[in-house]
Amino acid sequence: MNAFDVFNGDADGICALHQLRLHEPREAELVTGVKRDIGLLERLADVSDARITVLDISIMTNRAATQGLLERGCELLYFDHHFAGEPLEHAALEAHIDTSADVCTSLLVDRYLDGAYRAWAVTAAFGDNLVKQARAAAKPLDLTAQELEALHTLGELLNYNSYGDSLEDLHIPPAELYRSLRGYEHPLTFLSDSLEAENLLRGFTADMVRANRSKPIYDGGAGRVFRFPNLVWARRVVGVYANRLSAETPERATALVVPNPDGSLRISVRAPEERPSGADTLCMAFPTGGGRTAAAGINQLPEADLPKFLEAFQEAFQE
Ligand SMILES: [Mn+2]
Repeated sequence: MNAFDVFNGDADGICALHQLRLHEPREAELVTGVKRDIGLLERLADVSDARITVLDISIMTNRAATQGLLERGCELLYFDHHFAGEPLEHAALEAHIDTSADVCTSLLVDRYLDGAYRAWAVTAAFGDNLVKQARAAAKPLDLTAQELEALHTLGELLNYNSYGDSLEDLHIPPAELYRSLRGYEHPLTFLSDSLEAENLLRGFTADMVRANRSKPIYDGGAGRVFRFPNLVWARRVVGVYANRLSAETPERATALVVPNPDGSLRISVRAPEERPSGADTLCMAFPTGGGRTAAAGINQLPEADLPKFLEAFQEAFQE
């Protein structure tokens, strides 16, 4: 039977797959992309009778493709924490879907594997900005404060690498990044020994220096909204920077606006960390929006709709 490993190209998707394959090695065709590339199952329109593992992409977004694969005799193992819509039932679909704000896909896989590769789940939780949950999950590992901080750094770096308009914007294509960490049982070794981690750290540091020069276009009771220029570094650093901004003002929401190469706007939204909900509802009110309750985004907002977004942002998060 052919096998496909389908995963979001961010820290969570990569670490979820790494845990599963450390547990059960399997040669599979890798299907992934930039973080925003979430309709990954559409690429398997010609596939039948295959074993398919799907990680960290919404089953709602991929609903029709999932149904098609099931009808064509495929077996699916599906883990995800994004908005899921109506549950999908099929004898050949094993779905572990939990959309609570305090889990990520790698934590769901960790649960499934009884914590066997916990350090990778911790790394992913940091990458998905679930800092509290990452620290809680790390408890039994007895890491030093410095080691825990290193996992935080690595999670952020893996997540950082997934942001961009296309693979050309990224330092390392996610499939290649995943392959590069396959040889490492522990994330701390990957961070200290791999060339990939070194390259990501260098790129990240340079991008953050540029990002730190930006000022908010809205700063009020609901939160802060920043706008980046139409440049590659901005598209790469946007997600991690939104998390950093959000951590600075946990009582308020955060949004970061970055132009796409086609002139439309991509927006990342973070609900207030102290009340982590409402981000998905706000974003889904716009045609290309989606995400999780705590962190969501809009892929292509027409520039002319920015005032409408700012209004909706204030309405959503004004206390
Ligand atoms: Mn995730």
